[in-house]
Amino acid sequence: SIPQPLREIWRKLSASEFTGKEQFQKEVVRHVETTLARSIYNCDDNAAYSGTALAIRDNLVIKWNKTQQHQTLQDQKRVYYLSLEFLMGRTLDNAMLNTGLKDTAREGVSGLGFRIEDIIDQEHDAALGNGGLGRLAACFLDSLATLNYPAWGYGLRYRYGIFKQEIINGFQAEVPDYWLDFNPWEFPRHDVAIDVMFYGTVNPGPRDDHGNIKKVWEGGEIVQAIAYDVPIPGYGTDCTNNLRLWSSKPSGGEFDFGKFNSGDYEGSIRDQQRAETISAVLYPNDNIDAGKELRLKQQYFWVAASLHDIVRRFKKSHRPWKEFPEQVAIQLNDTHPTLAIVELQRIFIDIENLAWDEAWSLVTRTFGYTNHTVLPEALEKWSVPLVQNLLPRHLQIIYDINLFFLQSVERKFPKDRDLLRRVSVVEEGTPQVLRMAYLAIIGSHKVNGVAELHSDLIKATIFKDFVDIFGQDKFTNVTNGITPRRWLHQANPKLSDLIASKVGGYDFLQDLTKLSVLEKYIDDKTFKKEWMEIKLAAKVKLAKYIKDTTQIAVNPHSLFDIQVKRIHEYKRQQMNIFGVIYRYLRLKEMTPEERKKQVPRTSIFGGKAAPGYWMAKTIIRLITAVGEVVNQDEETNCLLKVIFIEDYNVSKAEVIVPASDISEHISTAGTEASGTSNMKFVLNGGLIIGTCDGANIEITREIGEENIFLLGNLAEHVEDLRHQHRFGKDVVMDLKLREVCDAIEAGRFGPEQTYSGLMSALTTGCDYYLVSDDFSSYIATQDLVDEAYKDQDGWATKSITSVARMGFFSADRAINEYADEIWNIEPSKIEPRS
Ligand code: GPQ
Repeated sequence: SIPQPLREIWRKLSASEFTGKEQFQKEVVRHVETTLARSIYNCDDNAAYSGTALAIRDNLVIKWNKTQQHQTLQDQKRVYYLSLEFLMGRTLDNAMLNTGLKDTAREGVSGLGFRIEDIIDQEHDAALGNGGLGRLAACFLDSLATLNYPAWGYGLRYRYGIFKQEIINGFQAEVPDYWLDFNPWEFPRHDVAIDVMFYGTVNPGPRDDHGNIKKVWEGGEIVQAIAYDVPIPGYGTDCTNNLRLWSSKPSGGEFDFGKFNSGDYEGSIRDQQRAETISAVLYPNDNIDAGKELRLKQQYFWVAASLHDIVRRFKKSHRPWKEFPEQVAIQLNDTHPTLAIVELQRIFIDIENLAWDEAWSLVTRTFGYTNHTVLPEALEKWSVPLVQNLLPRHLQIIYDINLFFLQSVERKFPKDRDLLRRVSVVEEGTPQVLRMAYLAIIGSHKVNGVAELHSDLIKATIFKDFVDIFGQDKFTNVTNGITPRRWLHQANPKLSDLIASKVGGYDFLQDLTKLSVLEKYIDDKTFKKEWMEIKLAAKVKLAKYIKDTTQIAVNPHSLFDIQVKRIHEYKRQQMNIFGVIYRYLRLKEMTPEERKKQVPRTSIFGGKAAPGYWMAKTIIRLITAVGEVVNQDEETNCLLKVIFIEDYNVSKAEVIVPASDISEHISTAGTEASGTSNMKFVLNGGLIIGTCDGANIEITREIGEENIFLLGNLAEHVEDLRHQHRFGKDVVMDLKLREVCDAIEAGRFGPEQTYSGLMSALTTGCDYYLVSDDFSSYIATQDLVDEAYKDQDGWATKSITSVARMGFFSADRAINEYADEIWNIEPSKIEPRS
């Protein structure tokens, strides 16, 4: 509807991307001088970062606009990825690499008197996530754009991301992470403002087209959702997708003028803060359900705004409702967005006047649900009274969904009352609770786990009844993956370059199976030497970081043994540190002659504990306490050092991951759904010590048993072992573990009361995570690691062979599986502008 002449003028004036070093420099200087109002005289690294980010951002935005216009014009099916967490990390380096501007920028800033590394280092991580689940969402966004899929992410714009961890006197302390001081990567869309209602009542209204009395939800409190958009560039493509994050504010302006004018200034500010609280802070829990009302508010706020946005976009195309699932796929990242199912049904029946059955058919064909855990304490359950109060209309709809579902179960399995009780969304008790995973299954057309073992386990255990009811085909597996752009090319550029020189360029970054060519060079002496030199350089870099931050010197020629991930009993950092203590006790007993034969080792830990998770915090304390003793012991400290890296996050992972010789993935079998850092470490030439759990199993299948150090009991034996601990008589503790416990209880690592919780979990607590069952296998396997490390040539062979066989674990492969088997979407290439 815009007149042709006007179009011509706009087309002529339209912004274009800069190319080459000079144009880049001009843009940087222009931004420093005009956007930042600074000059050569006060342009420090931070201002140079800002100028660089703004210049790179300009090119990104041009691609982004083009992509969004293209996708709107094509009007194809899109996928919407709903996740409460997007653990993006830093953006600048990734944006430069994905758009092919890194070399230009490096030369450009160097000409302006800066080093690109220093500039990159200025950026604050976007830490809107806890751990694996949030990072997976970030990797998936990178792959979706790289593969040219029309896709949007929807999440919350937390003012405070995951807390910053400080270690004070050996204990974790939490400090707020206010990260929005300067964030050039987000674009506020004040025109995209959506009202979201809470509380209120449901009243009878007029009759609808079907003759039924309508239910009207009204009189509640209204909060506004404001969209903030973040461009997501693909690698080697113009496709730049959108991540939309919602921020909450009071509806109808900054504060209530009525209250203000009547003298209640403080009250008006309180209301404002109440609204803003919704998107204020990320819940710092990983694999645990805390059941707080504010969290439920976050979930509904985010889901309601996102669904409103999606439905509004669909309506613009003037298609009939029956085409909704042909245009829209929505993926639920765990059960956090399950209310989206209920909200869409509500929009269809209450607002758009569709009949229940037609609406429900559209809803179930739209949603897919990904499960990320079998841990019972992590499965979300919302108290019925809480939902009744906050979302009264939604509770009615949930009851109806549940009733119709149970009626269908009754038809299929008549009179099996226990089955009805087991699969009901409503769990009896005081109070009654809603089982969100069941609601997610009932409202989706596909349910997937995130690694083969995990997907098999959910079918055999927590969702078994649902497999009987819906059939096998509804349940599937999509093994997780990681983006090789960030986790190889960006984190380890030297290794990426070496690989490129052998496999024929950088195409492997878009087709990771091309790594297999590396196997040809397994006997190439110079290649192997270069390979190991790159590993050493990464270790030197990490050693420098450790020295700079902890003042502790570690030997880069020692074996770097790394476990970085959230601290959790099921991940068993306690087993690792017990193993370190055992090693220390052995070293202390040895003669100087014997010690000379030992492989020096540096044990490196990192990870946050949920602030209320006492046991996890005790594990951190034990690690730091062991470090304090071991690192100062002149007799042994050339053979063993223990480091706890404070505030583990994505940008630190980019330094840590390339530097491992061995990394630890030693969860109790059957508890770690997949794990993704296992993939990152192996892709960077590190070997793994791990249990037969999650993706470790598939990694073993791909790289070969000879290239991984497996240990411990199998998932199928876990139940029996737990039974044995609880009811078996005279279970004697493994002798090696006994020795370790004795040392702790003797106070060798500080007051033994500090660790009493940890110790009693092993004994009176029935050792739920089976540390005592796996400990001797763990120690024996660590001995094999030492032996293998003595043969550096053999070690290099394992390292190179493993990397060559890691193609399967690209997030691109995972995304293509989702696209084909769950979303039914097609890629659509954005043509470069003529
Ligand atoms: N995961 Cl339920 C989380 O990071 N947080 C959670 O709350 C839940 C799962 C992880 C899971 O523990 C890992 O095994 C997976 O690799 C990861 O999700 C991504 O699927």
